[in-house]
Amino acid sequence: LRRIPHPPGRVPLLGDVFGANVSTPVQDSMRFARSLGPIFRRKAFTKEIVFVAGARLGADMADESRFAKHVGLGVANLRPVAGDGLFTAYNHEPNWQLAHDILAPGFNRDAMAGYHRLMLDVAARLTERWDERERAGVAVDVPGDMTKLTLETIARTGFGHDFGSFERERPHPFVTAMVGTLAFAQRRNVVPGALAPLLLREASRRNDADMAYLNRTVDEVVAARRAESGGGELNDLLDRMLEVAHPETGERLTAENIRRQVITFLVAGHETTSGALSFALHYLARHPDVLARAQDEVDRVWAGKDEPAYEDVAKLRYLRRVLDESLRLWPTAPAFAREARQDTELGGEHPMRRGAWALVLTMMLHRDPEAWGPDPEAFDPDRFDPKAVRSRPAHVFKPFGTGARACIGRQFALHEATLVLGLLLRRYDLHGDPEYRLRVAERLTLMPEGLTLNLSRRATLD
Ligand code: MNH
Repeated sequence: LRRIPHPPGRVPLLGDVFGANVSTPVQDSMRFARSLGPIFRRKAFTKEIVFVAGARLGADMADESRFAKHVGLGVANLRPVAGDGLFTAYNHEPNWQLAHDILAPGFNRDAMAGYHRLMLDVAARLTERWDERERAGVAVDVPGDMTKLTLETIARTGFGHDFGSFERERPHPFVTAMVGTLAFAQRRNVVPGALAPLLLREASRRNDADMAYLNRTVDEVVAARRAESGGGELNDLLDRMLEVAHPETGERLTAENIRRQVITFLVAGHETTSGALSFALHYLARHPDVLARAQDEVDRVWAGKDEPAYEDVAKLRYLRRVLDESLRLWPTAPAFAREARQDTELGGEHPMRRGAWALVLTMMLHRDPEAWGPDPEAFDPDRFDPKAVRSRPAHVFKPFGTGARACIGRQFALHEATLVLGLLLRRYDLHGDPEYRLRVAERLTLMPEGLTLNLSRRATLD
């Protein structure tokens, strides 16, 4: 550990807390990565964290035979909300494998094709709203509206529930409570455990109220489904949770675990996708050449279709690269932790004991010139054309994490985001505010702050 650099000016007891910004810990760590290199450590009070920012070391941590997911920091802080739900479960908890096996078929090709219709319906609610804005000549609130869209999408496809997000101006209280618990979990990282009761008393009380609201909401969603006669016909995630037994052991999820899974999917299933869509729209508005090329592709590939069919979405190859490139620069789940399964050496040079862990800074992994070339900060979707991808080392692009605990909703998110971007680009030209400078808000996830766009309907339609 001694060989791993840390910021200068470390103070006994306090550690490296000076110069740290508590509301943007990830962007703060990016700054340190730029001066300290591919691996470094930071200490807040008594807690010391090792950060991995280099592509070579990050790729080494993807070796599943030597490393596994570590449930720590922000993820561990969400345990009071999400318990042993898929995202926050410890590797050894039996409910992880059980829920994984029961729910994974909910993301296979057939299941995804079944969600497509509902995704189109939700997207139509968004374009209705954006048409009104366009006619009124007012800008749209991109992150706000993307959150309405993605919350409705996961709620309707997964749980047959309608939050009515588009029927209200302000965010749904579910979103406010969720953002509250995410921000609280993030703040708990930088406040030492012993001081938490003191420093976070008020915040902690608010967090209890937020958790109670989330629990109440999911209990209502589950109760409504149980009350329906028959059940099991919708074949969505909630039906799987309630009706499906493990194919080998015959085991079922308990009511308490189902509650945890519903919260997990409602939160994990929309917040990060909303950010990904928002960043992509920001970059599209900033890069007229990229926008024109993506619009060209949509016009060509979806020509003559009122609505794209399920198979038409994956055909938008260039638009998918735009999305990948946005997730490269701003992976909306910006870090993941990995622990050693046994004593090992990270990158052949840093000894790690069994159970020792480090935090992979995904966006720095994604900006290492060793893997991405001399200008890694530049937005360039051509980095994801197949030839460029083949010329890069493996395991240097990890917006969805890695290994057995990687994102179960990856295909869902990519299908939804590509579909929606395709529909929006076919319909509108995007005009960003030239004065806008990208500001990124952090609440475990990343979201562009204050991003608005002006729209104009494209002449090719109507
Ligand atoms: Mn998702 C795990 C990123 C969309 C449900 N997700 C992860 C991890 C990352 C991630 C990174 C791994 C975290 C870790 O190692 O600690 N997820 C994303 C991103 C998007 C996303 C960037 C959108 C873009 N995720 C979705 C969607 C759903 C979902 C959509 C559900 C419909 N994610 C999950 C679940 C897990 C997860 C559940 C936990 C999986 C497991 O541990 O088995």
